[in-house]
Amino acid sequence: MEKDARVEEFDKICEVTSDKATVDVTSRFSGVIKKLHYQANDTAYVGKPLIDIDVDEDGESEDNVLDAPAPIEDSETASNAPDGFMANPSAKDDSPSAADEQEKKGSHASLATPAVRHLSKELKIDIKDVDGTGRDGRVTKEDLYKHQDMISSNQHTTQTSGTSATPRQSTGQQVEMPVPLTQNQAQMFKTMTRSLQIPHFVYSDEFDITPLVALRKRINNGASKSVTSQKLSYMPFIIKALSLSLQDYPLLNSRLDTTSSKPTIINRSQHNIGIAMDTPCGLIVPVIKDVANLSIKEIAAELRRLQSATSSSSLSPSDLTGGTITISNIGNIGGTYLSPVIVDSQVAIVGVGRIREIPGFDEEGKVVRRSVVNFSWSADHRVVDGAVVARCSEVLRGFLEGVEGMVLLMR
Ligand code: CAO
Repeated sequence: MEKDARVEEFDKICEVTSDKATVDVTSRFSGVIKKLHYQANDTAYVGKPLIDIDVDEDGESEDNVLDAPAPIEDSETASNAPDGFMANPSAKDDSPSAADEQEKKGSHASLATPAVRHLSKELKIDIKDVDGTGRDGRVTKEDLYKHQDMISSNQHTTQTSGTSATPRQSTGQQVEMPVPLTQNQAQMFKTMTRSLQIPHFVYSDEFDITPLVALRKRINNGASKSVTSQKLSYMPFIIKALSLSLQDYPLLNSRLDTTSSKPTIINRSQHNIGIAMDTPCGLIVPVIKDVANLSIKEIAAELRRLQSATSSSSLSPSDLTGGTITISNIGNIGGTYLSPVIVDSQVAIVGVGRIREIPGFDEEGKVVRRSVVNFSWSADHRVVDGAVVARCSEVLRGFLEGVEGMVLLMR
């Protein structure tokens, strides 16, 4: 190193040789060397200046002095090796030094090792702002990381609490208004409260109804106009398919009589399928009676009648009673999965989610458009095994994924 040479932080300044080892001394400042206190091979004295550096930091010029390190042979006992020097770690001395004592009076910045100072620059932290927890209050890397965490959490708090330091003032008092239940809600309250007694087994599966979507499209485009001129929704197919599935699983069409001390399952001959309807008055569940003896066209006509009677409030008591199982199709509104609630005169309910278009594979492995829909079952687990639900759901899948199977079973 020569006078007026530029030196950067961490640059090697000189080598210090002792009987035991040789260590590199690096600069802890960037700047211009103003004075060399020793020439090569001179003996340097511990705690005495090595060089003066004119530090050009933040536009301000300031002289800094690098002191000589403690002699390496004395490293175990040396009391005056300043930490401002980078030395061979194996020979570095951590014990307090005279220079330390002197620097203790200064800022934490001057107490930090070059590595810590370097890190503080990387983290853009002014080391003078950091409380040092190291020896003699010196700032350690951990102190920097903690300080950084503190800054981030303060920023987060400021962001989440908004720009205003004062809490948002309430504009007035909370006002609670009692509103009596509508007739419909009062009925729902009673029915659903009774439903709480029923342990629900919930089961859901996805069906690929691409062929049914295509069939319905053909029918609605006039392919069967000699049979029907009415537009069909998916519901008549779903209602019929459920009825066909119940023929194999009559338990799901039964009810559980708990009025006597011995609970009894009551099997029922007719499939009276309740259809959950969303109406301006709320949920109403009219019933399509004896579905097993109705064609899809007849089911569609009955569904239309019930929908129209619901709109004109002309449903008869008989339209609203006698259901043996319920379908709740929420898909015309949205949703994929349901967890439908059983009423106490039934042991099962089927929920239908929204039909979705997804990519699938054909038999040759090519990507094709598929229409899928989720069916979600709830069954009374006191009397219905999950396996029964799963098997019945598989039969239902067969009818809806291969609609021709339904045709074969039509009477
Ligand atoms: N996925 C995608 N589209 C569906 C669908 C589904 N699962 N179900 C019906 N749709 C479509 C119909 O195909 C029809 O579209 P197009 O005119 O293009 O054919 C449109 O939605 C409207 O159908 P719709 O409601 O007139 O007739 P629907 O026979 O399909 O459904 C009913 C009848 C009563 C089930 C339905 O109107 C309804 O009220 N659903 C809500 C039920 C409900 O609230 N369940 C929750 C009960 S628990 O609180």
